[in-house]
Amino acid sequence: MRAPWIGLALCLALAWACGRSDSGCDRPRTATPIDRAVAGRITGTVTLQGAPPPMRTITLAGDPQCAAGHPGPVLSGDALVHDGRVENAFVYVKDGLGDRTFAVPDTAVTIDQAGCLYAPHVAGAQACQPVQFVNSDPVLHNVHGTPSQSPPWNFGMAVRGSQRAVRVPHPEVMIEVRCDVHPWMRAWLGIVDHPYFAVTRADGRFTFSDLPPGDYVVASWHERFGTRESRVSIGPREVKDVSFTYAGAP
Ligand SMILES: [Cu+2]
Repeated sequence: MRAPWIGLALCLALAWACGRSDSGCDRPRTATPIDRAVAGRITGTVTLQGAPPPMRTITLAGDPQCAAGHPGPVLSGDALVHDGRVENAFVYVKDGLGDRTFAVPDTAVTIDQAGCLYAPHVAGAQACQPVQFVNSDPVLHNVHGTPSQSPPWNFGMAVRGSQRAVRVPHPEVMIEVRCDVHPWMRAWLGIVDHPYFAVTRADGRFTFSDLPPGDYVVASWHERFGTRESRVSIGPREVKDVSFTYAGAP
């Protein structure tokens, strides 16, 4: 028996207690007004120079119900690059917003468990925004998030169609989420305390709109390619391109 099973068993018995991660999300926040008449925008692309590294093939043979959802080989999905454009980079404003505060969206960010994989593999949310985990599989998963700045969570989801939300109170880039039943299942969750973040899709593009004029540090995180930062100054109504280029993939 691996050690995670012990934690899983405990959490199935004490599911509610283990799932509590939202302390710190009940205090009222007053959002700082943004003057949209002078706000600017940052756009950009995340690219990789050279050939993308190979991705690991996941062996699902040990769990027929997981394998049934996949007619072909399943890749780890941790180095998705399309004509040089990087998918699943988490791009965000790392510094420059000062002491502004922002409204927390009520709309949940959804992470599905489908075919014994997380979808999406990388997600972002604001601190205290609901992150809704869904189980679309007819098998037991547990959702084990291990932040270092916020309380961890660990709960089982045994029923197909079940949903459960967590709220992460403190910013952290990135938080690893795993399933202890299926060791290949891994998702990454980026938490920031403002709305200027994005996860790149197949075109590698991102846009931050309604950004107050100012001096910013914009950062990109990718689980295989690492982190990059770029400084940019935004004047009133200015639109600037900030692009990130990875090279020498491991
Ligand atoms: Cu699982």
